[in-house]
Amino acid sequence: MFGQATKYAESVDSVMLLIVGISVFFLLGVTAAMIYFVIRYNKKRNPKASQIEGNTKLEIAWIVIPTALVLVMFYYGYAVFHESRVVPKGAMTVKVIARMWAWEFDYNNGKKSGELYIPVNRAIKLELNSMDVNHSLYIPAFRIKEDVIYGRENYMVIQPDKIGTYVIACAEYCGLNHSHMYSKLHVLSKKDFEKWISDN
Ligand SMILES: [Cu+2]
Repeated sequence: MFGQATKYAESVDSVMLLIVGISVFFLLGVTAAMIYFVIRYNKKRNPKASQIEGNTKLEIAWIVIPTALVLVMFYYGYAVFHESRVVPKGAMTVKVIARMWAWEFDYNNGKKSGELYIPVNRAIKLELNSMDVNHSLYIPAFRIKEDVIYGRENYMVIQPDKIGTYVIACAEYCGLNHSHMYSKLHVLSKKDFEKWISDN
């Protein structure tokens, strides 16, 4: 239920892997260098410390390499984030109403539902509204989460490319029954969705 359900989820996981990969590489490198220095330059092996002068090449390297790595991580992170903030033309709009402690989905045709039904392969814009406190709409399998703020309309774009049922959770502590504030996302075929939406 939390597997990668969309191409977007795959991109998010790739960015995560890239950042974790770079971090692990440096964690291991720094730890190994530290252990080596502790052994190689302990008092027994190196009784008299010597003065080390500056090394311009080394200093340039430890400024340029980390800066480049941080920029690479920022670039991929931002590129994927940006994708989730652009509403594609022809996106279907569903109004989301959050309240303590349930979700409601309003389809602009009089139809309302406690669970979210959407057609596959179509961009969906979710307009996020809160009736009371701050909530957060979280769809783990889509790797997407957005705050639902009282008094302000926020939005979220989802692009389902696999039929299935996924978990929706509230990811912002919103009171006593916050931990029960779950719902479901049903991604249906175009035909099944049309049947569902016209069925009142
Ligand atoms: Cu909530």
